[in-house]
Amino acid sequence: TGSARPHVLFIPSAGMGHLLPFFRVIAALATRDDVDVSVVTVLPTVSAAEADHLAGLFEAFPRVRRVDLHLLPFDSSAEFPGHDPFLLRWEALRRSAHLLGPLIAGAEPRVSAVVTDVTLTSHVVPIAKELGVQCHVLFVSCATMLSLLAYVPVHLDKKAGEPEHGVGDVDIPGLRRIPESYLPQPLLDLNKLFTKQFIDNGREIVNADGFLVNTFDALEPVALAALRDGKVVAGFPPVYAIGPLKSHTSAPESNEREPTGSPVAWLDEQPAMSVVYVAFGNRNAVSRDQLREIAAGLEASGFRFLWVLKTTTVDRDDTAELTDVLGEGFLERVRGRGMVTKAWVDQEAVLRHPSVGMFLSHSGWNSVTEAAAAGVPLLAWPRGGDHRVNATVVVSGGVGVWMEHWSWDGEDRLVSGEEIGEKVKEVMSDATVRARTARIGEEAAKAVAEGGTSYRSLQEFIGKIKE
Ligand code: BUP
Repeated sequence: TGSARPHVLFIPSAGMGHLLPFFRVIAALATRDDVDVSVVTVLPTVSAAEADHLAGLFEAFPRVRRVDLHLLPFDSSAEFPGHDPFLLRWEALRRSAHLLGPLIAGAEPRVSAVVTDVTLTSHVVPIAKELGVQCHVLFVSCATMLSLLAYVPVHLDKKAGEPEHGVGDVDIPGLRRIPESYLPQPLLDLNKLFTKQFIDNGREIVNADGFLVNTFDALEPVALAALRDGKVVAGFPPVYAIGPLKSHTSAPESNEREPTGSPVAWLDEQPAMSVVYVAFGNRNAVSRDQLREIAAGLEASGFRFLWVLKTTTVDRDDTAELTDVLGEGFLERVRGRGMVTKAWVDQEAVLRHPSVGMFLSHSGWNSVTEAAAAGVPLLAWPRGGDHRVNATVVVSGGVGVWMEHWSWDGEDRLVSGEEIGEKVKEVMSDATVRARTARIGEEAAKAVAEGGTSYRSLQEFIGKIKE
C-alpha cells in the first residue's frame, strides 16, 4: 500500500473479443509513466489472430513485461466433446488458475493489483485476496450483461423452491426484465459447462475490488446507475466505465499508405457513406445456407459492401474457398461494388472510414462499442451468447436497430436474402437512425476526452490501485 508506482498484472483469457479490450487497456496504461504493467500470456494461443496480436502488443510496448503461463494438461475432447474451443480454453485456464498464485507472488516489482478476465473471476479473486493484492475484473461485455451476471445467482436462489424448471425471465432490479429468449442459450441448461462457470463467477464477483467496463455513461446510464447504487446486488464493487476503448497500436497519425487491394484502400475509392460493412466477429461461424442468403441479400440491396466472412469458429481451420461458399458467379456479379475477404481486417479503421454507411453485425460487444465510437448505425443480428443482451443496448443506447425475430444459434430457420436486402436498404436510407448514431458517436468522443466520464473513471481506477 501507499506505493507511488503501482504494478498491474493483467490476466486475459481467450478469443479476440476478450483479448482486444485487454490490449486496449494495457496500451492505455503502458503509455503512462506512473504505472508498471505485466501481462500473463497463455500458450499456445487458440487462434492465429490471437498469436499475431499478442506478438504485436509486446513489440509495440517493450516496457510491458510478459509472464508466461503453461497450462496443465486437460483432455477437453474426452470430457466435453464438441464444445466451443474458446469455452474449453476458459475451462483449461480455470483448472490451471492455482498456478497464478506463485506467478503473482513472484513477480517483480511487487504486484499491487491484478486485472483478470471475468471468465476466471471465481478462481482469481480468492487467490488475490490471500496474497493481499487488489483484484479487479476487466469485463468485456456491456454493463447490462454485468448486471445479469451479478443477478442470475440471486435469481436462481429465489427460484430454488419453485416447482417449474428453467431459468425463466430475469427481472434485474433497477434495470429491466430480460426475457428468457434473450439469455445466452447455454444458461437455459443448468448442467452446461458455460452455466457452471457463469454461476461460479457470478457468485464471486461481489468480492472483487472493482470492474473496468468497456462502456460509457451516455450509452448505458440505467445499467450503470443500477450497479453503482447497489440496486442489482447490494454492496456491488465500484464500476469504472472507461469506454469506448480504442486501440493504440495502429498509429492513426502514420502517413503510410494502405497496401493496394486492402479493404481500407478499397474503401478509399468508394463514395461517402455508401458501403455496408458486414462482419460477425472472430468466432461466429454462420451456416453455409445462411451465408448464401446473406450474399443474395447484399446483392439485392444494390449497395456497395465489404464483407468479412468466416466459415469456421477458429481461423486456423478456415480453408474454404469463397466460390464454394458463395456459389458460382456471385463474386463476378458483384465485382467492383462488393469486396469479400476471409482475412483479418482492422475493423476499427473500417468503421471510422467515411465510406462506411452501416454495419450488419452480430452485436458482439466490442463491435457495438466500435460502431458507437465511429457513429456508424448497426443492424444487429445476434448469433448467440451475450449478443441479444447487447442488442437491447444497441436499441436503448441509440446505436442502431435490432432484428429481434431473426434466428440465432440453435435455430435452423433461415433469414431470407430478400428480407436481409430489404432491411439493409431501409437502414441505409434511414436519416433518423443515422442522426441518432452520430449523436452517440459525439457522446463517445466526449466521454474519453480529458474531463469526460470515461476519462475520469480511468483516473479513479489509477487512484485506487495506488492505494
Ligand atoms: Br473477424 C474481425 N477484424 O477481421 P466482438 C474482428 N475484429 O478487428 P467476438 C477485427 O475483433 P463473440 C476482424 O473489431 C472486435 O474488436 C473487432 O469482438 C475485431 O465479437 C473483435 O465484436 C471482435 O466482441 O464474438 O468476440 O468475435 O461476441 O461471440 O465472442
